[in-house]
Amino acid sequence: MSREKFYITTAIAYPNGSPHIGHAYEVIATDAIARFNRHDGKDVMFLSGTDEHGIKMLQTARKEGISPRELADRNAKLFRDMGHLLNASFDDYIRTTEERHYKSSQAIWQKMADAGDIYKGGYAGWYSVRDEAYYQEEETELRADNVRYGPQGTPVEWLEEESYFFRLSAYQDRLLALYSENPSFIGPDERRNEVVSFVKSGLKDLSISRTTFDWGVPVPGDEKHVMYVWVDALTNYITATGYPDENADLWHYWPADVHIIGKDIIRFHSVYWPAFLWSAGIELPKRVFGHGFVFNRGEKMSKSVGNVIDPTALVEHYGLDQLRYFLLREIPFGQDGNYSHEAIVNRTNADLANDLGNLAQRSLSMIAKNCEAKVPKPGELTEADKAILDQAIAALDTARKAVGVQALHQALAAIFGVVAEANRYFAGQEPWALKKTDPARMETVLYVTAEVIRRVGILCQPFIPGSAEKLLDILAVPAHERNFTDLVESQLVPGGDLPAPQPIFPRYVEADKAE
Ligand code: ME8
Repeated sequence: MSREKFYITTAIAYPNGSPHIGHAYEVIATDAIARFNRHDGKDVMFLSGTDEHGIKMLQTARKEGISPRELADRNAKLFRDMGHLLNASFDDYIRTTEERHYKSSQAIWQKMADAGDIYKGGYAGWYSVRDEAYYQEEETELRADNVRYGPQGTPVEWLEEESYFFRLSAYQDRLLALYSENPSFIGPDERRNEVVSFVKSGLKDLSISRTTFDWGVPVPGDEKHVMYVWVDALTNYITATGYPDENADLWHYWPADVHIIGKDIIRFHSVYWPAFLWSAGIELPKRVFGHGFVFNRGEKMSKSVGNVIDPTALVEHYGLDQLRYFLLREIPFGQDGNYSHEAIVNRTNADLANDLGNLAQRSLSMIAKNCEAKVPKPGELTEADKAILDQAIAALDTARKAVGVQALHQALAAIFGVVAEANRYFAGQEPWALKKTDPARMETVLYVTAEVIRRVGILCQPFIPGSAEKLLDILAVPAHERNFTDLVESQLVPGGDLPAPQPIFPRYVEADKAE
Protein backbone atom coordinates (compact mmCIF):
# COMPACT_ATOMS: atom_id res chain seq x y z
CA MET A 1 0.00 0.00 0.00
CA SER A 2 1.44 3.38 -0.90
CA ARG A 3 1.90 5.79 1.97
CA GLU A 4 -0.16 8.92 2.30
CA LYS A 5 1.82 11.88 0.99
CA PHE A 6 2.32 15.12 2.86
CA TYR A 7 3.75 18.24 1.20
CA ILE A 8 4.69 21.18 3.40
CA THR A 9 6.47 24.44 2.59
CA THR A 10 7.88 27.51 4.31
CA ALA A 11 7.78 30.92 2.70
CA ILE A 12 10.88 31.54 0.62
CA ALA A 13 12.86 34.32 2.30
CA TYR A 14 14.28 37.41 0.60
CA PRO A 15 18.03 36.98 0.87
CA ASN A 16 18.68 40.73 0.85
CA GLY A 17 20.23 40.51 4.29
CA SER A 18 21.13 37.87 6.84
CA PRO A 19 18.48 35.55 8.24
CA HIS A 20 16.91 36.68 11.50
CA ILE A 21 15.00 35.01 14.30
CA GLY A 22 11.68 35.29 12.41
CA HIS A 23 13.11 33.23 9.55
CA ALA A 24 14.50 30.71 12.02
CA TYR A 25 11.16 30.46 13.79
CA GLU A 26 9.32 29.63 10.58
CA VAL A 27 11.87 26.99 9.56
CA ILE A 28 11.86 25.35 13.02
CA ALA A 29 8.07 25.17 13.23
CA THR A 30 7.69 23.86 9.69
CA ASP A 31 10.43 21.32 10.28
CA ALA A 32 8.64 20.07 13.40
CA ILE A 33 5.46 19.50 11.40
CA ALA A 34 7.37 17.80 8.57
CA ARG A 35 9.17 15.51 11.00
CA PHE A 36 5.97 14.75 12.90
CA ASN A 37 4.32 13.53 9.72
CA ARG A 38 7.37 11.46 8.76
CA HIS A 39 7.35 9.73 12.14
CA ASP A 40 3.64 9.24 11.62
CA GLY A 41 4.38 7.17 8.55
CA LYS A 42 3.66 9.66 5.77
CA ASP A 43 5.66 10.21 2.61
CA VAL A 44 6.74 13.79 3.31
CA MET A 45 8.16 16.46 1.08
CA PHE A 46 9.42 19.55 2.93
CA LEU A 47 10.40 22.54 0.81
CA SER A 48 12.09 25.81 1.71
CA GLY A 49 14.19 28.25 -0.24
CA THR A 50 15.01 31.83 -1.19
CA ASP A 51 13.06 34.45 -3.14
CA GLU A 52 15.76 36.19 -5.10
CA HIS A 53 14.09 38.57 -7.55
CA GLY A 54 12.41 41.91 -7.13
CA ILE A 55 13.35 45.49 -6.62
CA LYS A 56 14.30 45.00 -2.99
CA MET A 57 17.16 42.69 -3.98
CA LEU A 58 18.18 45.09 -6.74
CA GLN A 59 18.29 48.08 -4.41
CA THR A 60 20.31 46.28 -1.76
CA ALA A 61 22.76 45.06 -4.40
CA ARG A 62 23.18 48.59 -5.75
CA LYS A 63 23.84 49.91 -2.27
CA GLU A 64 26.53 47.30 -1.79
CA GLY A 65 28.01 47.89 -5.24
CA ILE A 66 27.49 44.30 -6.41
CA SER A 67 25.13 42.65 -8.90
CA PRO A 68 21.83 41.23 -7.65
CA ARG A 69 23.02 37.77 -8.61
CA GLU A 70 26.15 38.16 -6.49
CA LEU A 71 24.01 39.34 -3.60
CA ALA A 72 21.65 36.40 -4.06
CA ASP A 73 24.49 33.89 -4.28
CA ARG A 74 26.16 35.22 -1.17
CA ASN A 75 23.08 35.48 1.02
CA ALA A 76 21.12 32.45 -0.21
CA LYS A 77 23.96 30.41 1.24
CA LEU A 78 23.44 32.05 4.65
CA PHE A 79 19.79 31.04 4.63
CA ARG A 80 20.50 27.49 3.57
CA ASP A 81 23.27 27.21 6.18
CA MET A 82 20.90 28.51 8.82
CA GLY A 83 18.48 25.73 7.89
CA HIS A 84 21.19 23.15 8.40
CA LEU A 85 22.24 24.71 11.68
CA LEU A 86 18.64 24.47 12.86
CA ASN A 87 18.57 20.77 11.90
CA ALA A 88 15.85 21.44 9.32
CA SER A 89 15.04 18.29 7.38
CA PHE A 90 14.47 19.95 3.99
CA ASP A 91 13.83 17.60 1.10
CA ASP A 92 14.54 20.38 -1.37
CA TYR A 93 15.77 23.93 -1.14
CA ILE A 94 14.74 26.08 -4.06
CA ARG A 95 16.32 29.27 -5.33
CA THR A 96 14.10 31.30 -7.61
CA THR A 97 17.08 32.13 -9.83
CA GLU A 98 17.33 28.48 -10.89
CA GLU A 99 16.63 27.45 -14.46
CA ARG A 100 13.84 25.05 -13.44
CA HIS A 101 12.05 27.94 -11.78
CA TYR A 102 12.22 30.22 -14.84
CA LYS A 103 10.67 27.45 -16.87
CA SER A 104 7.90 26.88 -14.37
CA SER A 105 7.11 30.59 -13.86
CA GLN A 106 6.94 31.18 -17.61
CA ALA A 107 4.70 28.14 -18.02
CA ILE A 108 2.18 29.27 -15.40
CA TRP A 109 2.20 32.77 -16.90
CA GLN A 110 1.45 31.30 -20.32
CA LYS A 111 -1.43 29.25 -18.91
CA MET A 112 -2.94 32.32 -17.25
CA ALA A 113 -2.52 34.27 -20.49
CA ASP A 114 -4.12 31.44 -22.51
CA ALA A 115 -7.05 31.50 -20.10
CA GLY A 116 -7.59 35.17 -21.00
CA ASP A 117 -6.69 36.40 -17.53
CA ILE A 118 -3.71 38.57 -18.50
CA TYR A 119 -3.99 41.88 -20.36
CA LYS A 120 -1.68 44.83 -20.98
CA GLY A 121 -2.40 48.21 -19.42
CA GLY A 122 -0.77 51.09 -17.63
CA TYR A 123 -0.27 51.20 -13.94
CA ALA A 124 -0.05 54.06 -11.51
CA GLY A 125 -0.28 53.61 -7.80
CA TRP A 126 1.26 53.70 -4.34
CA TYR A 127 4.05 51.17 -4.30
CA SER A 128 5.97 49.87 -1.32
CA VAL A 129 9.42 48.68 -2.26
CA ARG A 130 9.79 46.87 1.02
CA ASP A 131 6.54 44.93 0.65
CA GLU A 132 6.93 44.63 -3.14
CA ALA A 133 3.27 45.57 -3.35
CA TYR A 134 0.99 48.26 -4.74
CA TYR A 135 -1.63 49.61 -2.38
CA GLN A 136 -4.91 51.42 -2.89
CA GLU A 137 -4.89 55.05 -1.83
CA GLU A 138 -7.25 54.38 1.08
CA GLU A 139 -4.87 51.77 2.45
CA THR A 140 -2.12 54.34 2.79
CA GLU A 141 -1.70 57.31 5.13
CA LEU A 142 0.35 60.46 5.04
CA ARG A 143 2.03 60.80 8.41
CA ALA A 144 3.48 63.77 10.24
CA ASP A 145 6.91 63.16 8.73
CA ASN A 146 5.31 63.92 5.33
CA VAL A 147 5.97 60.38 4.16
CA ARG A 148 3.11 58.17 2.99
CA TYR A 149 2.93 54.71 4.54
CA GLY A 150 1.20 51.51 3.49
CA PRO A 151 -0.80 49.13 5.69
CA GLN A 152 2.32 47.24 6.82
CA GLY A 153 3.88 50.49 8.02
CA THR A 154 6.39 50.73 5.18
CA PRO A 155 6.89 53.87 3.05
CA VAL A 156 5.14 53.95 -0.33
CA GLU A 157 5.90 55.97 -3.43
CA TRP A 158 3.90 56.92 -6.52
CA LEU A 159 4.87 54.75 -9.49
CA GLU A 160 3.64 54.74 -13.11
CA GLU A 161 4.55 52.11 -15.67
CA GLU A 162 3.27 49.95 -18.54
CA SER A 163 2.24 46.71 -17.03
CA TYR A 164 0.50 43.43 -17.60
CA PHE A 165 -2.50 42.84 -15.39
CA PHE A 166 -4.03 39.73 -13.95
CA ARG A 167 -7.85 39.67 -13.80
CA LEU A 168 -7.99 39.19 -10.06
CA SER A 169 -11.37 40.96 -9.90
CA ALA A 170 -12.92 38.07 -11.84
CA TYR A 171 -12.11 35.71 -8.97
CA GLN A 172 -13.70 37.61 -6.12
CA ASP A 173 -16.87 35.52 -5.81
CA ARG A 174 -15.06 32.26 -6.30
CA LEU A 175 -12.60 33.18 -3.55
CA LEU A 176 -15.37 34.08 -1.14
CA ALA A 177 -17.08 30.78 -1.91
CA LEU A 178 -13.80 28.97 -1.26
CA TYR A 179 -13.38 30.57 2.17
CA SER A 180 -16.94 29.81 3.22
CA GLU A 181 -17.16 26.28 1.78
CA ASN A 182 -13.71 25.33 2.95
CA PRO A 183 -13.20 27.15 6.25
CA SER A 184 -9.96 25.32 6.97
CA PHE A 185 -8.34 26.79 3.85
CA ILE A 186 -6.92 29.67 5.91
CA GLY A 187 -5.70 29.35 9.48
CA PRO A 188 -5.80 30.58 12.14
CA ASP A 189 -9.34 32.02 12.20
CA GLU A 190 -8.22 35.64 12.73
CA ARG A 191 -6.31 35.45 9.46
CA ARG A 192 -9.29 34.02 7.63
CA ASN A 193 -11.56 36.79 8.88
CA GLU A 194 -9.03 39.37 7.80
CA VAL A 195 -8.77 37.90 4.30
CA VAL A 196 -12.53 37.53 3.92
CA SER A 197 -13.11 41.19 4.73
CA PHE A 198 -10.31 42.23 2.39
CA VAL A 199 -11.82 40.28 -0.50
CA LYS A 200 -15.35 41.46 0.33
CA SER A 201 -14.16 45.06 0.13
CA GLY A 202 -13.58 44.45 -3.60
CA LEU A 203 -10.66 43.10 -5.62
CA LYS A 204 -8.93 45.14 -8.29
CA ASP A 205 -6.92 43.58 -11.09
CA LEU A 206 -3.31 43.03 -10.18
CA SER A 207 -0.30 44.54 -11.90
CA ILE A 208 1.97 41.56 -12.55
CA SER A 209 4.89 42.88 -14.60
CA ARG A 210 7.56 45.56 -14.36
CA THR A 211 9.52 47.42 -17.01
CA THR A 212 11.56 49.73 -14.80
CA PHE A 213 14.18 47.06 -14.06
CA ASP A 214 15.20 43.70 -15.46
CA TRP A 215 16.00 41.61 -12.38
CA GLY A 216 13.30 38.99 -12.62
CA VAL A 217 11.80 36.27 -14.78
CA PRO A 218 11.19 37.61 -18.32
CA VAL A 219 7.55 37.66 -19.43
CA PRO A 220 7.15 35.10 -22.23
CA GLY A 221 6.84 36.87 -25.59
CA ASP A 222 7.55 40.36 -24.21
CA GLU A 223 10.98 40.42 -22.68
CA LYS A 224 10.90 44.13 -21.96
CA HIS A 225 8.82 43.07 -18.96
CA VAL A 226 9.86 41.01 -15.99
CA MET A 227 7.30 39.34 -13.79
CA TYR A 228 6.18 40.99 -10.58
CA VAL A 229 8.22 39.17 -7.97
CA TRP A 230 5.19 37.66 -6.22
CA VAL A 231 4.10 35.85 -9.40
CA ASP A 232 7.35 33.98 -9.59
CA ALA A 233 7.76 33.68 -5.82
CA LEU A 234 4.47 31.85 -5.28
CA THR A 235 5.20 29.59 -8.22
CA ASN A 236 8.18 28.12 -6.35
CA TYR A 237 5.83 25.73 -4.62
CA ILE A 238 4.97 23.97 -7.87
CA THR A 239 8.39 24.36 -9.48
CA ALA A 240 9.72 22.06 -6.77
CA THR A 241 7.18 19.37 -7.63
CA GLY A 242 8.19 19.46 -11.27
CA TYR A 243 5.80 21.96 -12.90
CA PRO A 244 5.09 22.26 -15.81
CA ASP A 245 5.74 18.55 -16.18
CA GLU A 246 2.70 17.10 -14.50
CA ASN A 247 4.13 13.63 -15.17
CA ALA A 248 7.20 14.45 -13.10
CA ASP A 249 8.05 12.03 -10.31
CA LEU A 250 7.41 14.64 -7.67
CA TRP A 251 4.16 15.99 -9.09
CA HIS A 252 2.13 13.61 -6.92
CA TYR A 253 3.08 15.73 -3.91
CA TRP A 254 1.00 18.62 -5.27
CA PRO A 255 -1.33 20.03 -3.97
CA ALA A 256 0.59 21.15 -0.90
CA ASP A 257 -1.04 20.03 2.34
CA VAL A 258 -0.06 23.27 4.02
CA HIS A 259 1.91 26.42 3.24
CA ILE A 260 3.41 27.75 6.47
CA ILE A 261 3.98 31.50 6.20
CA GLY A 262 4.03 34.62 8.36
CA LYS A 263 0.87 36.61 8.91
CA ASP A 264 2.14 39.57 6.85
CA ILE A 265 1.98 37.58 3.62
CA ILE A 266 -1.33 35.81 4.10
CA ARG A 267 -3.02 37.90 1.40
CA PHE A 268 -0.56 36.80 -1.27
CA HIS A 269 -1.07 33.15 -0.39
CA SER A 270 -4.80 33.06 0.14
CA VAL A 271 -6.00 35.56 -2.48
CA TYR A 272 -3.50 35.83 -5.34
CA TRP A 273 -2.16 32.28 -5.25
CA PRO A 274 -5.51 30.46 -5.50
CA ALA A 275 -6.58 32.82 -8.28
CA PHE A 276 -3.37 32.17 -10.26
CA LEU A 277 -3.79 28.42 -9.80
CA TRP A 278 -7.44 28.42 -10.86
CA SER A 279 -6.55 30.45 -13.90
CA ALA A 280 -3.80 28.00 -14.85
CA GLY A 281 -6.01 24.98 -14.16
CA ILE A 282 -3.94 23.71 -11.24
CA GLU A 283 -5.32 22.34 -7.98
CA LEU A 284 -5.22 24.61 -4.91
CA PRO A 285 -3.13 23.93 -1.81
CA LYS A 286 -5.22 22.47 0.99
CA ARG A 287 -4.35 25.03 3.61
CA VAL A 288 -2.44 28.24 4.23
CA PHE A 289 -1.39 28.91 7.81
CA GLY A 290 -0.14 32.35 8.88
CA HIS A 291 1.98 32.19 12.02
CA GLY A 292 2.63 35.17 14.25
CA PHE A 293 5.66 37.38 14.62
CA VAL A 294 8.42 36.89 17.13
CA PHE A 295 9.72 39.97 18.90
CA ASN A 296 12.57 40.56 21.25
CA ARG A 297 11.47 42.06 24.53
CA GLY A 298 14.40 41.02 26.65
CA GLU A 299 16.98 43.70 27.26
CA LYS A 300 19.17 41.42 29.28
CA MET A 301 19.64 39.06 26.42
CA SER A 302 21.10 41.68 24.15
CA LYS A 303 23.80 42.26 26.73
CA SER A 304 24.70 38.67 27.26
CA VAL A 305 24.43 37.44 23.69
CA GLY A 306 25.33 40.42 21.59
CA ASN A 307 23.45 40.29 18.32
CA VAL A 308 20.29 38.61 19.52
CA ILE A 309 18.42 38.62 16.27
CA ASP A 310 21.09 36.40 14.77
CA PRO A 311 19.77 32.85 15.11
CA THR A 312 23.30 31.45 14.97
CA ALA A 313 24.23 33.36 18.11
CA LEU A 314 21.09 32.13 19.86
CA VAL A 315 21.89 28.54 18.97
CA GLU A 316 25.47 28.94 20.14
CA HIS A 317 24.40 30.55 23.36
CA TYR A 318 21.42 28.45 24.42
CA GLY A 319 21.74 25.28 22.38
CA LEU A 320 19.71 24.30 19.34
CA ASP A 321 17.06 22.11 20.93
CA GLN A 322 16.69 24.58 23.77
CA LEU A 323 15.87 27.27 21.22
CA ARG A 324 13.58 24.98 19.20
CA TYR A 325 11.75 23.86 22.32
CA PHE A 326 11.37 27.36 23.66
CA LEU A 327 9.97 28.81 20.42
CA LEU A 328 7.54 25.95 19.88
CA ARG A 329 6.37 25.54 23.48
CA GLU A 330 6.22 29.16 24.61
CA ILE A 331 4.50 30.87 21.67
CA PRO A 332 1.06 29.57 20.71
CA PHE A 333 1.61 28.89 17.02
CA GLY A 334 -0.44 31.42 15.10
CA GLN A 335 -0.04 34.19 17.67
CA ASP A 336 2.71 36.75 18.13
CA GLY A 337 5.22 36.06 20.83
CA ASN A 338 8.22 37.47 22.61
CA TYR A 339 11.49 35.96 23.41
CA SER A 340 13.67 37.01 26.26
CA HIS A 341 16.69 35.63 28.02
CA GLU A 342 14.63 34.84 31.14
CA ALA A 343 11.95 32.98 29.22
CA ILE A 344 14.41 30.80 27.29
CA VAL A 345 16.37 30.00 30.45
CA ASN A 346 13.19 29.22 32.33
CA ARG A 347 11.92 26.77 29.71
CA THR A 348 15.36 25.20 29.34
CA ASN A 349 15.82 24.63 33.04
CA ALA A 350 12.27 23.86 34.15
CA ASP A 351 11.03 21.63 31.34
CA LEU A 352 14.12 20.19 29.70
CA ALA A 353 16.80 20.03 32.41
CA ASN A 354 14.57 19.41 35.45
CA ASP A 355 11.48 17.62 34.29
CA LEU A 356 12.71 15.48 31.44
CA GLY A 357 16.49 15.49 31.93
CA ASN A 358 16.47 14.74 35.66
CA LEU A 359 13.82 12.07 35.36
CA ALA A 360 15.88 10.28 32.72
CA GLN A 361 19.11 10.74 34.60
CA ARG A 362 17.75 9.60 37.98
CA SER A 363 15.88 6.57 36.71
CA LEU A 364 18.60 5.42 34.33
CA SER A 365 21.33 5.86 36.95
CA MET A 366 19.29 3.70 39.32
CA ILE A 367 18.94 1.10 36.59
CA ALA A 368 22.67 1.22 35.87
CA LYS A 369 23.44 0.72 39.53
CA ASN A 370 20.74 -1.72 40.60
CA CYS A 371 19.79 -3.66 37.49
CA GLU A 372 23.24 -4.44 36.07
CA ALA A 373 22.76 -1.80 33.36
CA LYS A 374 20.02 -3.87 31.77
CA VAL A 375 16.39 -3.03 31.08
CA PRO A 376 14.64 -4.03 34.34
CA LYS A 377 12.19 -6.91 34.46
CA PRO A 378 8.70 -5.74 35.31
CA GLY A 379 6.33 -7.71 37.52
CA GLU A 380 2.57 -7.34 37.42
CA LEU A 381 1.49 -3.78 36.62
CA THR A 382 -0.55 -1.73 39.09
CA GLU A 383 -3.24 0.76 38.15
CA ALA A 384 -0.73 3.57 38.62
CA ASP A 385 1.72 1.90 36.24
CA LYS A 386 -0.93 1.38 33.62
CA ALA A 387 -2.22 4.93 33.96
CA ILE A 388 1.13 6.56 33.22
CA LEU A 389 1.90 4.15 30.38
CA ASP A 390 -1.51 4.85 28.86
CA GLN A 391 -1.11 8.59 29.21
CA ALA A 392 2.04 8.36 27.10
CA ILE A 393 0.07 6.59 24.37
CA ALA A 394 -2.86 9.00 24.57
CA ALA A 395 -0.46 11.92 24.13
CA LEU A 396 0.15 10.75 20.56
CA ASP A 397 -3.48 11.21 19.66
CA THR A 398 -3.62 14.64 21.26
CA ALA A 399 -0.37 15.65 19.58
CA ARG A 400 -1.53 14.35 16.21
CA LYS A 401 -4.74 16.32 16.37
CA ALA A 402 -2.89 19.44 17.49
CA VAL A 403 -0.21 19.21 14.79
CA GLY A 404 -2.97 18.61 12.23
CA VAL A 405 -4.14 22.16 12.89
CA GLN A 406 -0.61 23.47 13.46
CA ALA A 407 -1.15 23.90 17.23
CA LEU A 408 2.41 22.87 17.99
CA HIS A 409 2.38 24.37 21.49
CA GLN A 410 -0.57 22.11 22.37
CA ALA A 411 1.23 19.04 21.10
CA LEU A 412 4.20 19.86 23.31
CA ALA A 413 1.92 20.64 26.25
CA ALA A 414 0.44 17.14 25.97
CA ILE A 415 3.86 15.49 25.73
CA PHE A 416 5.32 17.45 28.63
CA GLY A 417 2.12 16.78 30.58
CA VAL A 418 3.20 13.13 30.46
CA VAL A 419 6.67 14.12 31.68
CA ALA A 420 5.19 16.03 34.62
CA GLU A 421 2.95 13.10 35.49
CA ALA A 422 5.86 10.67 35.17
CA ASN A 423 7.78 12.78 37.70
CA ARG A 424 4.85 12.57 40.11
CA TYR A 425 4.67 8.84 39.52
CA PHE A 426 8.40 8.37 40.15
CA ALA A 427 8.35 10.50 43.30
CA GLY A 428 5.21 8.79 44.55
CA GLN A 429 6.50 5.24 43.98
CA GLU A 430 9.83 5.96 45.68
CA PRO A 431 11.88 3.29 43.90
CA TRP A 432 14.92 4.20 46.06
CA ALA A 433 12.95 3.08 49.14
CA LEU A 434 11.66 -0.04 47.36
CA LYS A 435 15.25 -1.05 46.75
CA LYS A 436 15.37 -2.34 50.34
CA THR A 437 11.75 -3.27 50.96
CA ASP A 438 10.64 -4.75 47.64
CA PRO A 439 13.34 -4.94 44.94
CA ALA A 440 11.04 -6.69 42.48
CA ARG A 441 8.59 -3.80 42.70
CA MET A 442 11.51 -1.38 42.29
CA GLU A 443 12.33 -3.07 38.99
CA THR A 444 8.73 -2.67 37.86
CA VAL A 445 8.71 1.04 38.71
CA LEU A 446 12.03 1.56 36.95
CA TYR A 447 10.81 -0.38 33.93
CA VAL A 448 7.62 1.66 33.71
CA THR A 449 9.57 4.91 34.06
CA ALA A 450 12.06 3.92 31.38
CA GLU A 451 9.27 2.81 29.06
CA VAL A 452 7.45 6.12 29.55
CA ILE A 453 10.69 7.93 28.74
CA ARG A 454 10.98 5.84 25.57
CA ARG A 455 7.50 6.91 24.52
CA VAL A 456 8.19 10.53 25.37
CA GLY A 457 11.48 10.35 23.48
CA ILE A 458 9.69 9.08 20.39
CA LEU A 459 7.09 11.85 20.65
CA CYS A 460 9.75 14.53 21.18
CA GLN A 461 11.66 13.71 17.99
CA PRO A 462 9.89 16.21 15.71
CA PHE A 463 10.48 19.08 18.11
CA ILE A 464 13.94 18.47 19.58
CA PRO A 465 15.35 15.89 17.18
CA GLY A 466 18.98 15.85 18.34
CA SER A 467 18.19 15.48 22.04
CA ALA A 468 15.39 12.99 21.46
CA GLU A 469 17.80 10.86 19.46
CA LYS A 470 20.26 10.86 22.35
CA LEU A 471 17.49 10.01 24.78
CA LEU A 472 16.45 7.02 22.67
CA ASP A 473 20.10 6.03 22.29
CA ILE A 474 20.62 5.79 26.04
CA LEU A 475 17.56 3.53 26.17
CA ALA A 476 19.11 1.44 23.38
CA VAL A 477 16.00 1.85 21.23
CA PRO A 478 16.86 0.51 17.75
CA ALA A 479 16.85 3.16 15.01
CA HIS A 480 14.09 1.38 13.09
CA GLU A 481 11.79 1.37 16.15
CA ARG A 482 11.40 5.10 16.56
CA ASN A 483 8.24 5.81 14.62
CA PHE A 484 4.89 6.57 16.14
CA THR A 485 3.60 3.08 15.44
CA ASP A 486 6.40 1.86 17.71
CA LEU A 487 4.83 3.70 20.62
CA VAL A 488 2.27 0.95 20.82
CA GLU A 489 3.80 -1.86 18.82
CA SER A 490 7.17 -2.08 20.55
CA GLN A 491 8.44 -1.68 24.06
CA LEU A 492 11.70 -1.91 25.97
CA VAL A 493 12.80 -5.52 26.11
CA PRO A 494 13.51 -6.61 29.70
CA GLY A 495 17.08 -7.77 30.11
CA GLY A 496 18.36 -5.75 27.15
CA ASP A 497 21.74 -4.05 27.65
CA LEU A 498 21.77 -0.32 28.29
CA PRO A 499 24.69 2.02 27.67
CA ALA A 500 25.99 4.25 30.47
CA PRO A 501 23.44 7.05 31.00
CA GLN A 502 24.57 10.45 29.70
CA PRO A 503 23.12 13.78 30.79
CA ILE A 504 21.18 15.16 27.82
CA PHE A 505 19.74 18.47 28.89
CA PRO A 506 22.31 20.62 30.67
CA ARG A 507 21.01 23.36 32.93
CA TYR A 508 21.59 26.88 31.70
CA VAL A 509 23.87 28.58 34.19
CA GLU A 510 24.22 32.38 34.15
CA ALA A 511 27.77 33.39 33.25
CA ASP A 512 28.17 35.37 36.50
CA LYS A 513 27.07 32.33 38.51
CA ALA A 514 29.26 29.82 36.70
CA GLU A 515 32.41 28.62 38.46
O1 ME8 B 1 7.99 37.72 2.75
N1 ME8 B 1 8.63 36.69 13.15
O2 ME8 B 1 10.21 37.07 2.60
P1 ME8 B 1 10.76 37.57 4.02
C1 ME8 B 1 8.12 35.64 12.51
N2 ME8 B 1 9.95 36.54 0.07
N3 ME8 B 1 8.15 35.49 11.17
C2 ME8 B 1 8.71 36.45 10.45
C3 ME8 B 1 9.28 37.60 11.05
C4 ME8 B 1 9.22 37.69 12.48
N4 ME8 B 1 9.74 38.70 13.15
N5 ME8 B 1 9.76 38.38 10.06
C5 ME8 B 1 9.51 37.74 8.88
C6 ME8 B 1 8.93 37.25 2.13
N6 ME8 B 1 8.88 36.58 9.12
C7 ME8 B 1 8.71 36.69 0.74
C8 ME8 B 1 7.94 35.40 0.83
S1 ME8 B 1 6.76 33.26 -0.24
C9 ME8 B 1 6.29 32.79 -1.76
C10 ME8 B 1 7.60 34.76 -0.47
C11 ME8 B 1 8.44 35.59 8.12
O3 ME8 B 1 12.20 37.23 3.99
C12 ME8 B 1 7.56 36.19 7.05
O4 ME8 B 1 6.25 36.34 7.52
O5 ME8 B 1 10.36 38.97 4.26
C13 ME8 B 1 7.69 35.17 5.93
O6 ME8 B 1 6.80 34.10 6.12
C14 ME8 B 1 9.14 34.69 6.09
O7 ME8 B 1 9.56 35.09 7.40
C15 ME8 B 1 10.06 35.26 5.04
O8 ME8 B 1 9.99 36.67 5.08
